[in-house]
Amino acid sequence: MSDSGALSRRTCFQRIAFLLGGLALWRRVQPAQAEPAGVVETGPQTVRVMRPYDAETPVREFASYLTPNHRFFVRSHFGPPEAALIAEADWRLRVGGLIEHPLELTLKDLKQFERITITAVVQCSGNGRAFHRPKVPGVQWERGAVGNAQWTGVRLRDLLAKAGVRPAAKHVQLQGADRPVVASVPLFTRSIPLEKAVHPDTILAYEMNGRPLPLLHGAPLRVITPGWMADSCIKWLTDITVQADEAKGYYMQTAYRVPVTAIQPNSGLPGTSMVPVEAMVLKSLIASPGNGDEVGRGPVTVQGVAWSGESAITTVELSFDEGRTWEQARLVGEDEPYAWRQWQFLWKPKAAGSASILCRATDSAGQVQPQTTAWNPSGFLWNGWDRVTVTVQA
Ligand SMILES: Nc1nc2c(c(=O)[nH]1)N[C@H]1C(S)=C(S)[C@@H](COP(=O)(O)O)O[C@H]1N2
Ligand SMILES: [Mo]
Repeated sequence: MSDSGALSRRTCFQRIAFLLGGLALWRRVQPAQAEPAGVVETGPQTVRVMRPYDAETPVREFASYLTPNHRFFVRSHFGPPEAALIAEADWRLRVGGLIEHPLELTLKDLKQFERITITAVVQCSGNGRAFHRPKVPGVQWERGAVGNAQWTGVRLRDLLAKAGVRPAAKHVQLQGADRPVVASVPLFTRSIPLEKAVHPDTILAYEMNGRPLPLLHGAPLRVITPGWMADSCIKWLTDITVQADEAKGYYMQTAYRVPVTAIQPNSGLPGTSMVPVEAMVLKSLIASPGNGDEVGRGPVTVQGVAWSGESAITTVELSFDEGRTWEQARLVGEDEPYAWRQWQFLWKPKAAGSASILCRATDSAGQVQPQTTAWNPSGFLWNGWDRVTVTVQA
């Protein structure tokens, strides 16, 4: 064997070693729960908790109408289920309880029902928790635990009609395949009132923005309750139980509740006057410019989004003087019932230096977005005016 052959063989080994090292490094930088092969879309997110993976979307993403799947905020209590529990060959959706005909459906069976696409905002009840004063424990979400996506699937109502709901039914319990690491921790078992379950816009989604539902967002099937907070949007769905009562257990009877009337911070739980979080509240966000950006003196395009659970956005206003006066932004783009509405404003800064932009929305129910949100023990439903502080160049 010639020297050159030995050399090239060594080079070859070095190359293989280099590639293996690269592969090891690549695997290390993947998020804890990467997407299944074929739909790998990892991208920068603001990670709040690593295990289970909780991350929010950088607010500049909200300059676009639809939030891309790989940037869409991620939240779950225990992380995705073991792969075997949701592998397409074995996964089944069971419908039981107060019904005439129990169902057990494969994904293929499910896709026989009418295909529906709805654009809807999905938002964590804790979005904005970090802004409540006094501070509230829990994931310190700021502005990005929300997104707007196109969800495709079937109506929950169509499945329930096939199963035949009995008269005593009042609630629909929803259970995913995800399990706590420690068996003593309760399952994430939730229920929604029958009325919401049979609403024609409540769907079981298997696609998100035209792609198969990503693992982190609930593959193969999740609930979408348009207009309602995301704690009803059960991911990795496997069991639907029609019943007379609300779901039992921690995540329905204790967590995800807010006081009916305002309470004093840290005054203890008012007990009976806590109700489940359901509809989203009126809210708006400034997507651009971003906090800390430098902007020129020429007209600056200020843009963002606004949404309100079950009402339409009628006005978005901006203030450049700490809320003394307000100027109206222009509503632009798509206008769909449960989606957010985009808005724009052409701003001509009057002076160089630091400037704050405030934003608030009004909806068709006549509500105006408040300056701050009433304190509540879990820090839910934050919808105070949004604020961005920029530096105007001289
Ligand atoms: N099975 C299951 N579904 C779940 C959860 C969970 O822990 N388990 N978390 C809920 C909460 S609190 C939120 S905010 C949304 C987040 O959805 P996303 O990760 O697709 O943004 O999923 C909801 N659905
Ligand atoms: Mo959430």
